[in-house]
Amino acid sequence: MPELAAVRASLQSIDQAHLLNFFGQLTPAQQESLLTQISALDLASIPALVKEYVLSKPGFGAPGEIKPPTYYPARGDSAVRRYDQAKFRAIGEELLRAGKVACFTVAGGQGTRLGYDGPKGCYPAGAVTNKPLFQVFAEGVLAAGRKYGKPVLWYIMTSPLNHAATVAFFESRAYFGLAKDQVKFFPQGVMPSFDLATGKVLLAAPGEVATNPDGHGGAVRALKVSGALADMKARGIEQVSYFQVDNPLAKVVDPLFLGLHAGAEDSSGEMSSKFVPKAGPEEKVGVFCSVGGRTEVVEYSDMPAALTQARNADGSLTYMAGSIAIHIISVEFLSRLASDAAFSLPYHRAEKKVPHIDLRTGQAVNPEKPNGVKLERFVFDALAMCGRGARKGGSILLETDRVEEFAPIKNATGTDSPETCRQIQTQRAARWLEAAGVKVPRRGGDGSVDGVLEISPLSALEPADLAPRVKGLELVPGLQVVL
Ligand code: UD2
Repeated sequence: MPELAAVRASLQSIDQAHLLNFFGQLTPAQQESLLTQISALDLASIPALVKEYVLSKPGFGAPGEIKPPTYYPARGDSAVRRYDQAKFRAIGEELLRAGKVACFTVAGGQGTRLGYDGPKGCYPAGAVTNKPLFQVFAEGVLAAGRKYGKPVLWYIMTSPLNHAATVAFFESRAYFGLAKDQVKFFPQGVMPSFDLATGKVLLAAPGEVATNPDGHGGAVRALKVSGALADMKARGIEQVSYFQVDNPLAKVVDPLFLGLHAGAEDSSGEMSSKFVPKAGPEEKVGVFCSVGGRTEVVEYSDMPAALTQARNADGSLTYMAGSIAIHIISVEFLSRLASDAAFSLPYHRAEKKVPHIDLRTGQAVNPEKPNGVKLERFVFDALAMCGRGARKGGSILLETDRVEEFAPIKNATGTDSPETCRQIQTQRAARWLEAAGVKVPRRGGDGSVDGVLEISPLSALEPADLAPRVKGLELVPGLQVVL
């Protein structure tokens, strides 16, 4: 057990001694727990964080000229840029056949906007089946292993708040048919939550420090300290296919994207990204920009309004490349990010309502307006570090189609909700079926699909997989169809 006197002295030296205000009233077990929680924090870093991010607001300071980035268009024969998709696809397929690619899902978020208590990956997502998000991805991982002849490993980052529940969920569903040693879970770290006005670390209870998950950028450190990075190296993984738990349309692996990342001349092979053209200026996604010659994401909340609204002569958005948080990241690059302080990711500040206890009375406080600051790291800040290694080139961007790859579930209703996700899944399935020669019933007028359609990744990872399975299929209007 950490020594009370030593902990108290450390806290006093950083002006956070109030964390022990209720120590005398705690049971011995609670006392031990509190001292352990405090010792787990990086206390030495707190004063600088409070000064830089809590008591002041870092402004948007892009180091260098901002321009729209160059990118690989969704089609290889686009006038924007021509490239040989078959060649790069073959490079990606080779990596998959060699078993050098693992999947990586960030699933540590709190899902507060959705108003769902459990791990978000347990949330129902299948348009017809309501199968949970984790199952959709598990089926993709299983199917990719079958298709390329090597089981695909799947790393899942949880948070201390949902780790046990996530593992229990997989156990209860027999890992959705995956081998147990194919899936590795590890929790991300936490940051203390701060009082907005004073910079004091908040207490969630007399014996509990208020903390929040440290952002998906916390993945870098968590991969290292959990041993997941070492595990990847030991198992011959070279590239990681990264996606968020909230988007059931994410392709768990994409040979074209992998091949471009690993083989394109202008790619450093460190970290590449996919984007969709933004639905409109206000869409809440980070935007890819070229900043001082490097491709980076500027988060929507940091983007100056003049840039968000800027339009080209033809009326299209100048900064249109919306991040869908899908990346390929090399294991080598992750190792460098995790071990070299010069590559450490910055923090971002968010003002939030943080329930806590009053430091004098110990009474619970449920604030009605933001009272706290949460600090998080964002994984896409690593893009700015690309191109400093041995290989020429930098971070590259691949355009993709929203209906093919982006239908996140973030809100209970409205945009990015279960309902919009169901609609987009149906639209995608209809496209794939039509490409395979099946007639899909559509309504007169808006031409929308008359019915609800869901295709399991086990039936098709991409349109071409579907044709042999749906010969002679006839769809009746108004039905719910699962393939
Ligand atoms: C994220 C991106 C946004 C856009 C959008 C696409 C950020 C800051 N913004 O917006 O630019 O690409 O996604 O859907 O990423 N997560 C963790 N640990 C954490 C926090 C989040 O694992 O501490 C995971 C979370 O489980 C989810 C993902 O990261 O899978 C995104 O988190 P979010 O919902 O907070 O991000 P959002 O929707 O604001």
